[in-house]
Amino acid sequence: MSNTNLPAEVSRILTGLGVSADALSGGSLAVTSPVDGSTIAKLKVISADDASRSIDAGHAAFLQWRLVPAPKRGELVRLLGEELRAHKDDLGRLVSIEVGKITSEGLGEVQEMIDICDFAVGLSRQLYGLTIATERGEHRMMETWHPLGVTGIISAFNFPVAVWCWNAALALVCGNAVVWKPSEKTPVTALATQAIFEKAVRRYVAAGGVAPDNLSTVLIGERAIGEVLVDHPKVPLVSATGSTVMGRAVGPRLAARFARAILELGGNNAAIVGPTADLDLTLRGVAFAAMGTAGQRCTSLRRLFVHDSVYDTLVPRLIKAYGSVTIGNPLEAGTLVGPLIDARAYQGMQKALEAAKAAGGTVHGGMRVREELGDDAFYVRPALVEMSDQTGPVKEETFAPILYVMRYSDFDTALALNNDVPQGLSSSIFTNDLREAEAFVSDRGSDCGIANVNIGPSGAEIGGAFGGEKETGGGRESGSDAWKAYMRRATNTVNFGRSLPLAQGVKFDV
Ligand code: UN1
Repeated sequence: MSNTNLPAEVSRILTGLGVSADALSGGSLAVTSPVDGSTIAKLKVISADDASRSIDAGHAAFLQWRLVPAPKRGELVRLLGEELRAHKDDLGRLVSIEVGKITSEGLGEVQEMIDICDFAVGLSRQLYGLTIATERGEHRMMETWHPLGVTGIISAFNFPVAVWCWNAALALVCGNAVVWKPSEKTPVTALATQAIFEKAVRRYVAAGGVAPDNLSTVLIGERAIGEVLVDHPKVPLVSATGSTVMGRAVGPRLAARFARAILELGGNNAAIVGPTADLDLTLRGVAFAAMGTAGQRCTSLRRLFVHDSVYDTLVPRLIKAYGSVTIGNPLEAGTLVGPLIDARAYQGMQKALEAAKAAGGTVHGGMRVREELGDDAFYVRPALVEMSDQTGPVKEETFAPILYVMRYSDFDTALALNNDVPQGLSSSIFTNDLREAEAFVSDRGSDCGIANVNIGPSGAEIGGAFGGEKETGGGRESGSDAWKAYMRRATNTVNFGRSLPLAQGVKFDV
């Protein structure tokens, strides 16, 4: 067992943020830490009726918030960023405890929150529309962007707080209220984040800012509560992160009521290693992307296509790295690979490895290790599986550290294999050949939402739009112009003359 008393530490952090100790016990939702399997909280769950009422209250908040000028809305998000800076260590630690991320990744997740707050503050003065040439004299045509309504956020366990912030920071500067259904595996970090948000609101109001109550709400509960959010008529946009199975349930329900969806679903991310690749750099890039976060990022590297000419140099080095990477308590310095989230993840991993063996794969690693850390703590040695073809489990996303490695001899074949899976989130190529690099990011190249050169597929910065194609769901969050999905666009034509010319030369003189 770990020496740390995790429940006590969780309670210290939460109460330090102003969450009452009562909120952490006596409820029916038991939350465990994958670090040692201990129960860290028992949270009360909200009823469907109360969830619905909370969403109504969020809508009432939206009606007020949309009237606050966008740069002043940005000021609240600026303060949120400041509060996150002040509480980075505590929140990062809590992420590590609740998800099992190593400390630098727990802190890195909070850094992503801070970064998107900074981005959103700048954006609050840049919600630009176009002025459009009109075919009529003494008319002006323009595009204006307006607040949309309550933004529903459904987040997954693996980025339990950053996903909220990518959505919430944009939604708030865009003039929306947010209602958040966190993963039932990681609701404690959601309570902490909400407490940090409330601190920012108090500072904002103390400085004279206008912020309605219920601008941000957390709904603690299971799937049924997520369904309330998805079906509520006062939620015009739901941003949902999770499995493709979840997306298949959420997407059609939103479509049925013509609500918008930002879906960020499964990935099955590949990298191609060309004959000219810098193999030292490739080794490090592959190791982080495939083993980092114990393979539990939606951007984790899962498929590796290695050119014949470098396979026998690179792959033995990779197998060695897989055999020696430090696995253990993610709270301890020096650990690189923490635990899987739960027993189910472990079973899913073993099932995929069995299927890979049945399909002729050679498996290196993949076994359970460090059992002394807890009966209900699932640590595994990351698995590298040499496959002759892209078949069976290689085409599926298994949320665990499994890297399928395949040989190729022809670039176009490798490119076709990169694209020949149902998912389309992230991808990369390691090469010093300009033609290969440019072809990979060109219109005949990778079909993913993210295509990188000489870095792995994971670890994206917030400045770019984040999301992917095909079964990944098509949504975009974070940077670039992703904000547009959180607003209502209007085209306005203003006649400042005294006549009424009709477009397209139509005559209608009554
Ligand atoms: C996820 O795993 O859901 O690009 C998101 C990355 C991170 C985000 C991952 N910035 O790996």
